[in-house]
Amino acid sequence: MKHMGTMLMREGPFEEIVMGNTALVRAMIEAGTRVVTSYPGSPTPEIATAIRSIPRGDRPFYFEFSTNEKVATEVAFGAAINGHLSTVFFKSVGLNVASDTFVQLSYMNILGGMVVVLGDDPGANSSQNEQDNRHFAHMSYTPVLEPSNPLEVYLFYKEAASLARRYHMPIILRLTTHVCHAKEKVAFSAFTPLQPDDTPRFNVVGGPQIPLTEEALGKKREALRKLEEVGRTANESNLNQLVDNRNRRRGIITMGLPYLSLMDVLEKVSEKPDILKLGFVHPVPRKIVEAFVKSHDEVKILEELDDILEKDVKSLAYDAGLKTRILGKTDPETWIGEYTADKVQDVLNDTWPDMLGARHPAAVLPEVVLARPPQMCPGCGHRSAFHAIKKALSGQDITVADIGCHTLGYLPPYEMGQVMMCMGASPGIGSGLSLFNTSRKVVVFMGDSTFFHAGLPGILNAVFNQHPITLILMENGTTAMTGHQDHAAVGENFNGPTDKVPVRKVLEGLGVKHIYEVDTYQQSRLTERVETAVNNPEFSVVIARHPCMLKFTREARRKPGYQAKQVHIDQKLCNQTHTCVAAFGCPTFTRHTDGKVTINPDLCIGDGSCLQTCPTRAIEKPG
Ligand SMILES: Cc1ncc(C[n+]2csc(CCOP(=O)(O)OP(=O)(O)O)c2C)c(N)n1
Repeated sequence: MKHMGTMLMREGPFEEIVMGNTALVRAMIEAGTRVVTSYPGSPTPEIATAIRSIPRGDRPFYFEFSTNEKVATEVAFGAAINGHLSTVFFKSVGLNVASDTFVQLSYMNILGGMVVVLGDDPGANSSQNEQDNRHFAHMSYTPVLEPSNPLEVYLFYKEAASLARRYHMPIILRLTTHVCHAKEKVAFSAFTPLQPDDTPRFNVVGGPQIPLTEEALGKKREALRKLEEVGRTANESNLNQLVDNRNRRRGIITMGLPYLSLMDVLEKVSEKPDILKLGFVHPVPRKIVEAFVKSHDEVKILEELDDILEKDVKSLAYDAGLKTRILGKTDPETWIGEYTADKVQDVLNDTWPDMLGARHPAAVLPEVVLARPPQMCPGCGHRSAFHAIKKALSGQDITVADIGCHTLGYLPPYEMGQVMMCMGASPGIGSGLSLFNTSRKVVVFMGDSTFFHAGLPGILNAVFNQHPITLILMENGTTAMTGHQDHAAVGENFNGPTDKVPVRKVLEGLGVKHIYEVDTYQQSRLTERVETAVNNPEFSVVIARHPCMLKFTREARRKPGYQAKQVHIDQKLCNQTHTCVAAFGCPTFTRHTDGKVTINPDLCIGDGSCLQTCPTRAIEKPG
């Protein structure tokens, strides 16, 4: 880690094998970015990991994890209108949360320039949907640059920063999961640390930035003008590349990961189509695209997710009166999933069946590799919570999940969480479910990071509108799902210690009258508290607390004298009821074909939360 930080701050040029997310941080340093903000979400958290690897005193920019993506965008915007180049990054659905602020950015005169780095997630590898944020770019008149590998992440960020500065506007750098996580050798340039200029530059010259009524229309005009200027720049940019295979019959317009997959697929093809790889994907470089379309009989648009480029190219070709056949998306499957080489091969076979020759069989995993469902870690406090809460509820009760590690409670053996949408949605959904529903209790779950991120309005609404639901706040002291980032109740932020914002006091401040607090390892107590809470006719909250044990054990392991502990099974006492495996479900327990249960020493952390689950007390304390 320290090595990474030293490498990123090197002043001379160097080459290194890095992830897209790491290359981005070097680009920020070289570009002179002063303020960077974020809220964690895959595929972007490793950007913060790379930033953290630079010792705080050496970091050439300020970084913070804000409480959510909207606030992160506002902090970056505020810094940028004070003249500092800023960047905000977050995952695909983060833009939904940030959108109320984000859609205004292009209307504003952003003095220092602002780069919005989006981690889109084709394939929904770690997201609840597969949204294509190019739609937001169109809607908000914001240009988009899209790299396809770590080298391009580095180069494209620097270009985005330069455009943002030149035109005082937001520029989107659209990454996707593959691009963030791919690794390759990148040649970085030298960078000269500049003496930072901290003169406050925010002023109201040129009019206050208040987009209201007439003002809003003028600002929209200005946004459209800047977009057009960037479009002209796009036509001259070497971020767009032409691969001339001297094939005037067939051409392909593509970008990002589909381009890399295409190059793989075409390796053994004799009649290769010409390829136009776009770096500027919004606005499309009209002159270049028009010339490419015009010079081919057929042009295939190869793009992941939605048909956005296809629509752009078709409308442009129509306006220019071109006769070229433009081939876009066909069946719904072409809208779904990552454009890996297998996928691109299938898409091209459907487009031009004669081009690829024999279809290569898609890579099939051997049957011995079993699918592994996601699961909670050994010792996870959420497991103890679900085990205990299940005992307090009847099969008729309704449970609403939220987003985080605790979402996994929907899986067997707990099966708690029958509906889920997005961060912080559970109290609102639960409130709706409770209407005209007197016979079934509604219990909703939420994590502590989500509580601060988007949970508060739904909770306040339940108080204000008197919805008789129970919220179980799964407080594990971290943002576990995305890699243990701090949040307001932790007592630490990215840059050092802070005051803890106590969850209970926040709840009291919101007007919640019935609050119960339990450590989730005290399972019978938790069962009892949940029974009381759900029988309360008013809105109630159970704070089900236990530190994230993955984080806890990782930290404990680093301490001198740490000794790993494990529980044991007294085989004489075990009568093979299998509660530990079938109802508690800790992955540490292995049930053998003869019914015997043993402990997997590679997994057990010796937390002992399982002891109370065994009806014959066969699980022994870690020794
Ligand atoms: C709008 C949005 N931003 C970020 C994410 C990524 N993400 C998934 S769960 C989660 C928070 C998890 O923390 P917490 O609520 O404390 O639950 P835990 O994982 O600790 O159980 C985040 C940030 C997301 N899904 N949606």
